[in-house]
Amino acid sequence: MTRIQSAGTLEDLESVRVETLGRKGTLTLVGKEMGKLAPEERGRVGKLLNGARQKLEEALEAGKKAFDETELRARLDSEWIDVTLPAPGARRGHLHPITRIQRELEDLFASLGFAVLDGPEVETEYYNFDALNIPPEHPARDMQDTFWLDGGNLLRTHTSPVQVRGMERLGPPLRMIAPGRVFRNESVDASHEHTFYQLEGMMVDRDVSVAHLIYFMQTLLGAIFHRDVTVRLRPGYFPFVEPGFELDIQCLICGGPGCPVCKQSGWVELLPCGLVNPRVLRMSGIDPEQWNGFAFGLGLTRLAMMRYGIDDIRQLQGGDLRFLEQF
Ligand code: FA5
Repeated sequence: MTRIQSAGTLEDLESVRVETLGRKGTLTLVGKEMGKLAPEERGRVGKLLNGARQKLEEALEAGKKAFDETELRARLDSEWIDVTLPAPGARRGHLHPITRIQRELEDLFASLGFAVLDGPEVETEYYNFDALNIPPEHPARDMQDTFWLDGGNLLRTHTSPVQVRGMERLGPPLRMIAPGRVFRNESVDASHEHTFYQLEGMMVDRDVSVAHLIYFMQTLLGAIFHRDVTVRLRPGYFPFVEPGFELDIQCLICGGPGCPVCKQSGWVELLPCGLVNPRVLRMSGIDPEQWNGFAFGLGLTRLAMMRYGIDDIRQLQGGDLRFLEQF
């Protein structure tokens, strides 16, 4: 009994049980000797033996229970959970910088009465080229190296086919923008990707002029940069506009002296634009005698580079979270 009371571990208890009640335990062995006793002694000794066995079993059981309770208490102390504590919380994501700028521009143009249109990334030759006054064999087709698909379709090289779809669907007068992903089979460098984003804009109405075009482009740049940025407008050639312009922004990566993003020129091509060529209006069923318009094709990915000071376009779609988490 003393050994049971002073047992320090469950193993100590178990050895007391084996030594007394086990197959070769003292009480078991005494029990086996019972046959040697005189018959009148057997009853008395048997009773004593059973009493001792019962007491031992009860003491061992009580000892085991005490150990179980101590162990349970220790576990409750070490493993408790405070359900009132705030949860660690899931890691929050955020919008990609290009998506953020795209949404800001969608809100801006929607507030100016422009519809936001979507178009297919797999386009027909007609919408990507012919309907924009770029017939087969026209040298302008080489301006945009094209991923051709089996069956004659292609991955759109610009968002301008959505202009044509917009004119067909909405008819004049119309104001629309079309943000989206475009693809070009060209070599990649600090400012050129094979897959990038543009945002097309178009307005067709009566007496639309270059002044309207410049107003909307200034509004667009003001909304993105919230400060004056230096731009230059120069003549540019696109078969679907006449006259056509290139709007360049002074490189915000180097501030002007030249770097790999602006190809050491100090300027980044950002926003080609012009007045819609009457042939394009006519092909989409709009009478150019009555209506005219402007169109622009903003380089959305390059705009994101300028706004956030990103000096290599490849980082934007590289999928590296350490880079994206900075925005
Ligand atoms: C066009 O794609 C014309 N559709 C734009 C247009 C629309 C002109 C309406 C007139 C009227 P361009 O090929 O220059 O034009 O591309 C437009 C803009 O997309 C460029 O100014 C540039 O900012 C961006 N861009 C062009 N190529 C790449 C490229 N490989 N990687 C990233 N951005 C590019």
